[in-house]
Amino acid sequence: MSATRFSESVTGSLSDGVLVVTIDNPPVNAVSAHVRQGLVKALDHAAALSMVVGVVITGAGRTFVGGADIKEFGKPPVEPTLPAVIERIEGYGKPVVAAVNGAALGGGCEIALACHGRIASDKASLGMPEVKLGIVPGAGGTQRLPRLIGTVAAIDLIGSGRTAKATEALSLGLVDGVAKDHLDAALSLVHDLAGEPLRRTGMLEVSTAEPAAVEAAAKKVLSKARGQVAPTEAVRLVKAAADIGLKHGLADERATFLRLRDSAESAALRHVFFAERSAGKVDKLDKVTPRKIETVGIVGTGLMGVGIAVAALTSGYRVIGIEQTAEAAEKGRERIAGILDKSVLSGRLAATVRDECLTRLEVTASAGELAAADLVIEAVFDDLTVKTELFQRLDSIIRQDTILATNTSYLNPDEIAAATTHPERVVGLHFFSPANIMRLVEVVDCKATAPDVLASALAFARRLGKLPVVCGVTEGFIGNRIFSAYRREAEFMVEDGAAPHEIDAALEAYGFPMGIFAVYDMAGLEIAWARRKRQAATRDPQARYVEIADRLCEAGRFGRKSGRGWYDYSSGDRAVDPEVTALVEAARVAKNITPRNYTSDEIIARLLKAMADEGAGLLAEGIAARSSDIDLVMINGYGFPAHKGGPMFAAATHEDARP
Ligand code: 3H9
Repeated sequence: MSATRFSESVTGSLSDGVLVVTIDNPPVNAVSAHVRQGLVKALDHAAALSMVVGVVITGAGRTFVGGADIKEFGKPPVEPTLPAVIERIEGYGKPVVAAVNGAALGGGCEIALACHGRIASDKASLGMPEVKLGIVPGAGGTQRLPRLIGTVAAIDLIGSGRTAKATEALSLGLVDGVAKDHLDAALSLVHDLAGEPLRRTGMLEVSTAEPAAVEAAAKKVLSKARGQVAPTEAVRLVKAAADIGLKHGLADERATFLRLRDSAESAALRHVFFAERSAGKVDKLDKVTPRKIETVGIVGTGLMGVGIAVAALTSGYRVIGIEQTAEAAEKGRERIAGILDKSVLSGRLAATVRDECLTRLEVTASAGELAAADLVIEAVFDDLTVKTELFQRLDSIIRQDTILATNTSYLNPDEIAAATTHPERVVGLHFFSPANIMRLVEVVDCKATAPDVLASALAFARRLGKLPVVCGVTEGFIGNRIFSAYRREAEFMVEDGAAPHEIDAALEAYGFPMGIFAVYDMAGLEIAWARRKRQAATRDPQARYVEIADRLCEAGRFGRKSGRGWYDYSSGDRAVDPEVTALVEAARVAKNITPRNYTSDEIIARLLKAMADEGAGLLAEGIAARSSDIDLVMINGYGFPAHKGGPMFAAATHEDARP
């Protein structure tokens, strides 16, 4: 085998008369300019050699090709463009086969689509996640995929941005074969295709699809789009592939791609993409090795404890749940098994995996079992005395090297840690409910937390498939501090003249799944009321305080479960209630406030500014390491629309947000 270098990231070796072209552009083999240039040179080389019967394209490492190089977006274009490279592959005179060794995403999937055959390894996955970056595929994906797998399946894949594993790709017709030795299989396929008329994806007819099925697929995808442009455009382009020729389809796709690439939506989603990759990176942990965690103890099997247990079990950990009595332990075990059963029913978990998870689960009233745990997470009632007493008790049960994590939402974890003999092994793991579903975990770096304890907590959260964000100690951590500022500002605006339903409508139009007052009603108003009453004595009398929520509670309006809160639910739907309107008006009169009108834009601007100001405070206090961490917390824990980039990003780019 002789190796030829075509560019800094593309090499080729001859094998059995086939040029095997390898893309090696770490970390994810993105199609940077030198990859595109190398591919063209490789194709030129193989075309010039009569002894070469065809070409195999593959990727080095775990990825085939992770897509276009997102870091090149916004920079001046460098020839050749990806569509030009792809056109060259599709029109090539000799067979070109993709040996898909790992993830073939976006532009990577488009390269595979343009090849004359595709063989996937069993570790491969294929998809076009462009809509998650606020764009549509820009190198023929929307036009070639429906030609290969049909309009309905293409709408599902491109519109949702999800990836298909090798076996699904095979059943969809997206690949021609799955093989353990994908390179060997790809070489054979080249030989099979040599001398035969080549199947060029772009030349295929889109098979006729049932209009109702197309509409249903489009509706399903768009119902989750929440005001985003990219999924709508992606669906439009895929549908059009059946009606207009390849040339027009590609031109439309390219124009749409370029327009969306420069959109605010795409800038925001790219910000989120890179924010996720930098979250949880902590400079001081560079050379720190996390401790090994295999067995996780969870104290308390209420809603939170059970969710954490399910997440840990499905990620391969052994779990020891602790309850106060044998009956409570049995109930806890049933709840955990019940959630796993539901996942099996919905198709998210294989029955065999559930059974295997249950063999790793023990729920007991005997706290001594925690001696086997490498990490113990408390998920008991959020009360300082309860938690400190528990931690003191755990101190004498668990091993010296066991990590202790508190799941408190509002208490000071430093105070909980101070009650133990080894505060350096205490860390906060603030999960969001339901913990088996929600991705966000605030990892609280307490005053005394040892670096390897923090590193272990981060590694644990990552293995759960969560998005960990590191946070210092402050009341409510990052999320609840920003949320409080947001809530306070919304209530100020109600007092100043905006109706609760106007604020909710503005938020929902902006992309929140639910406005803040509707969220209150869903969560119930009484817990916050009780907290306000507790805090009344220590509240700064000079600080502005809105009493409307107190009046609602005094009138027995505790939200959805009592049928009335900020809204009325007696008809089943949420409706504006004249009684609340009157109550709000009375509150304004009592404070001599002349109400003014707010536009939706002003509402959003004021809320964004309140959140961003609080975020600036968190950064100044060193509670959050970077402003993009704050964005991720609000997107993944509080419903802030990802396509707006998070409150810090949005406030900086929203003109009216500045006073
Ligand atoms: C596209 O293709 C448009 C075309 O249709 C049209 C073009 C004309 N570019 O995620 P990881 C970096 S749009 C540049 O932790 P993993 C990432 O920032 C693209 N950089 O690895 C990180 O950097 P750092 C469509 C990229 O193993 C490092 O690689 N494609 C890109 O967990 C490791 O990333 C996508 O949307 C990129 N495309 O997962 C796929 N991708 O070390 C996006 C990653 O400095 N990528 N980086 O923090 C992914 O989904 C995952 O990275 C992947 C690997 C599954 C590939």
